[in-house]
Amino acid sequence: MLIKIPKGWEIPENQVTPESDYVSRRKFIQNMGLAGAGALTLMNGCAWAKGKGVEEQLKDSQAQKIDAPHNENFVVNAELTDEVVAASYNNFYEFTTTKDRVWKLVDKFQTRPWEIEVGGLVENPMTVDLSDLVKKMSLEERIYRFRCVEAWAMVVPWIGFPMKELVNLVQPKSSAKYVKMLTFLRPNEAPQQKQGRLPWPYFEGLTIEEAMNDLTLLVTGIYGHVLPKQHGAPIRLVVPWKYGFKSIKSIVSIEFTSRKPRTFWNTLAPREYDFWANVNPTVPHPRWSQAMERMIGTGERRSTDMFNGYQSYVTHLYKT
Ligand SMILES: Nc1nc2c(c(=O)[nH]1)N[C@H]1C(S)=C(S)[C@@H](COP(=O)(O)O)O[C@H]1N2
Ligand SMILES: [Mo]
Repeated sequence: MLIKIPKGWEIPENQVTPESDYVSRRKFIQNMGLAGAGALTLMNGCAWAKGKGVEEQLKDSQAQKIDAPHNENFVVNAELTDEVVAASYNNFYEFTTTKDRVWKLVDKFQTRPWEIEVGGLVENPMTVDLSDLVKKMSLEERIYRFRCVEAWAMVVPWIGFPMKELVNLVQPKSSAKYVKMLTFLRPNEAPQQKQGRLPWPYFEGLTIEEAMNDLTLLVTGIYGHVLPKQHGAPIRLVVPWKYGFKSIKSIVSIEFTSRKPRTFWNTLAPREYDFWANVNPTVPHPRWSQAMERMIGTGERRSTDMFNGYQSYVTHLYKT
């Protein structure tokens, strides 16, 4: 009989939490022992060390309003998730695997200036600062459902521009079939990137048809203002018909390719996280059902919708 010993990354996202929390807590205590007073002084620079809550941490991004028209074509028949709840329950493994601590660890992360490279199989490759790129795009606000593979969900107002606009700007060659996206790599700003266990930087991919779908947004804001760092500032993807891990945060590069790109979670656990990752209540994750979801904040349980409710926009993409 074969006995399978799971590797660290085969632990589901939601069960990773206590283990990694334990590891980081132990390291923290060791550091305190070594560095003592020095560590305490450093900590005093952080908002949370002074006992400030996420409301306080959010003030900086809330002050940077974005004036973008609301697009009424995307109606969600549900309550908006509370902004503070959404900003204090995040998956951003570059910082920590503990969802309610991400906002406490993003202080050092520098999101400005932010260069983004768009290249590969395109006629007009470019490397631009995000502030210049955004001037060329038309920002709008859209309320979308968002569904994590771990079965929690939220409804939030994103601000961004259709990825289609960017694709048209760079003009893919006919050989381009996919887009591959990368997150930043800065171990000095993102503590988990110092750990060799995961294949940083985070990487994701879409087909060109998916990238050009009406729903696909490159997002720079939420709740009327710039993205707080914990949501993937200064620019992230949002593909609302797919599980949350496809919506890659803090993007530095978008490359057009002829071959299907590998993806972060698919590389780690191919039988659990596939390239497509389309929300589907009838296909359980190998270790849990996807039939239901839990709304963060209210705890309301509801049934999962096929393609997260976006069937009319995307079903045609997957007809064989
Ligand atoms: N770079 C990067 N992008 C990422 C992740 C991550 O760990 N790193 N987590 C993904 C997962 S699993 C989810 S559910 C969403 C969470 O987005 P939110 O924190 O804004 O709700 O971000 C996705 N994008
Ligand atoms: Mo997720």
